[in-house]
Amino acid sequence: MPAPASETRQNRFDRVIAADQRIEPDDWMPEDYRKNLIRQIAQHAHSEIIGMQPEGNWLTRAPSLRRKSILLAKVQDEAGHGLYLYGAAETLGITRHELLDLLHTGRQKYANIFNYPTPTWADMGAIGWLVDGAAITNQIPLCRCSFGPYARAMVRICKEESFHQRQGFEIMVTLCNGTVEQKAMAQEALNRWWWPTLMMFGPPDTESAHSQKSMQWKIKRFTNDELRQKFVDATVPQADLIGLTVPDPELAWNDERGHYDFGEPDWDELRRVVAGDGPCNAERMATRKGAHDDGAWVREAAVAHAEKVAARTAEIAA
Ligand code: FAQ
Repeated sequence: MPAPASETRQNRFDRVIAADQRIEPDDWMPEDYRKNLIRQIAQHAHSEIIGMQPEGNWLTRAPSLRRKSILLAKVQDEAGHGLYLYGAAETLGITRHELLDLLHTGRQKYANIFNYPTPTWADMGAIGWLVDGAAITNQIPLCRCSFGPYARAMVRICKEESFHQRQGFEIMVTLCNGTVEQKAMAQEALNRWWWPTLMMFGPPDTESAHSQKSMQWKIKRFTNDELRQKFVDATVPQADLIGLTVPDPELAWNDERGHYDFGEPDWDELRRVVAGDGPCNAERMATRKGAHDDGAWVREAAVAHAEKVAARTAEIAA
């Protein structure tokens, strides 16, 4: 779409958003848009790398070599997602070092869901099925986000999350077709993960601080409640199929709405967990900071190598 000669920067930004085109890093953007994107992408990136921990817990105890190699690949994928997302955030003028510092000092957060423990193997199934299922529901619309680098990162991430969701569901199917104890373990995991997963979509729309602006800027394409509903509608028939019961006495198909009605998550619990008072918050942060400190020598070696290559290249050019 050709730009009128006298167009202001703000007008151009508004026109690109209205036309469903992409804002790229070199384009002018309102400061609030930039800050809001850094906030969301950073929280997303932090969630991916902290999200490696609950499943990392089972790498040494997976029930077979096949399960172990699949889980290892999945956890590595989550690290890769973190890297794409930190890369996308960096195009907005903040460094990875600053972003990690914000996480390590508690000034930026990560998804509530990774503050819950994984005591049984069925938790690996429940995370893949429910947590990755929720992540896909939330992230497919982000492939159409107005900020180019975030939208493009999401395309590959969604393909991988889709594979993760299926491997989690397959673990649940296997357990449900197994012994009475295995099926009970799958049901018990569903009972623990159901409500925290519904909270992943954020507070209800009436309390969501950022949704209105993010929808207007086409960063978010659906509200928190709309996405939660999509997830419930897609997941309940899957639970039915494998003979598991969703732990919600208010869950019922509503013919008139064409959707499931469901109970209200405990929003106080979400607030507490995000504020740092969940079952595993302290452990997750201690592990993350420990890994960062242990990796200092790798970062130093990479910088030394890059400086050496740059000096050699300059020498050759001179
Ligand atoms: N947990 O105004 P809203 C994954 C905060 S990746 C913690 O509604 P917004 C892959 C929110 O930040 C999972 N905090 O916020 C995987 C804000 O606080 P702030 C992560 C939450 O941004 C799978 C405040 O509450 N995915 O699972 C949560 O419009 C398996 C007010 O909320 C993404 O990050 C929460 N659940 O909507 C890895 C997707 N909800 O920032 C390993 C991208 C809200 O002002 C294994 N993000 N808050 O301090 C989004 O789509 C949005 O940011 C929402 C929240 C929908 C999460």
